[in-house]
Amino acid sequence: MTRLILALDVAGKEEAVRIAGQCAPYIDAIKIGYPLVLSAGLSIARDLCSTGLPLIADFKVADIPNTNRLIAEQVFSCGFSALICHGFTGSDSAEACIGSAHDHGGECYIVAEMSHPGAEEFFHGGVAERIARLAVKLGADGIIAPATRPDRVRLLREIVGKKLIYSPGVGAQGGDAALIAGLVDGIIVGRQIYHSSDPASAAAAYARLRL
Ligand code: OMP
Repeated sequence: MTRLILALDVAGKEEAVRIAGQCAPYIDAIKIGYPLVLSAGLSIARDLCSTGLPLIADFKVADIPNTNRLIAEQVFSCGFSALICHGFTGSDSAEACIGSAHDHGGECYIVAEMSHPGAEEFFHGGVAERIARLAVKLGADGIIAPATRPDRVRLLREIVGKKLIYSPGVGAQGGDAALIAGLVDGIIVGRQIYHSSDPASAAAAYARLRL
């Protein structure tokens, strides 16, 4: 089943808790990144634990191994179950995140290729493929690949095999949710849900793609 992951990029605890509560019956996980953590603090993870849903920390961690490990420790001690990190920093840095995630019984996803137009400037030309191979070699739980480029997702799928692919970029960024849901293990949706006047109904509509 393709999972539905809510990218909760709102600013402020109250709004985040309200939208998460409304959408909880229709989603499989909540992804939290800088916009929410910088406005509400890392403790927002504890506030959202009441939804009972897995929480994914999207900090796209991209530092030296020691700093990556320190960041990962904070993330997993706060109740997150997964971390997203970059792979272009190299094996040692990515390994620090993957190792820390697994030490805590959590998961780590490596960004293979980003979804926005500018991503083509650096992720194309073989880089995304190399990062995907690295993710497999290091035992990452999966990769992040762009819903905006289904052909690239198909190609990256050939590299990662059964490893999970989570895919952002549907809706607001132009990706076709139904098409991409057939190719990946999870679609990541933000604005189309949290900017909706009725987030629960918007989430329910995407949830139908999980079948
Ligand atoms: P919407 O465009 O509002 O649906 O949000 C997409 C979410 O996925 C945001 O939280 C982005 O930061 C995130 N994202 C991308 O959009 N593109 C990527 O290449 C990678 C991510 C991510 O790692 O989640």
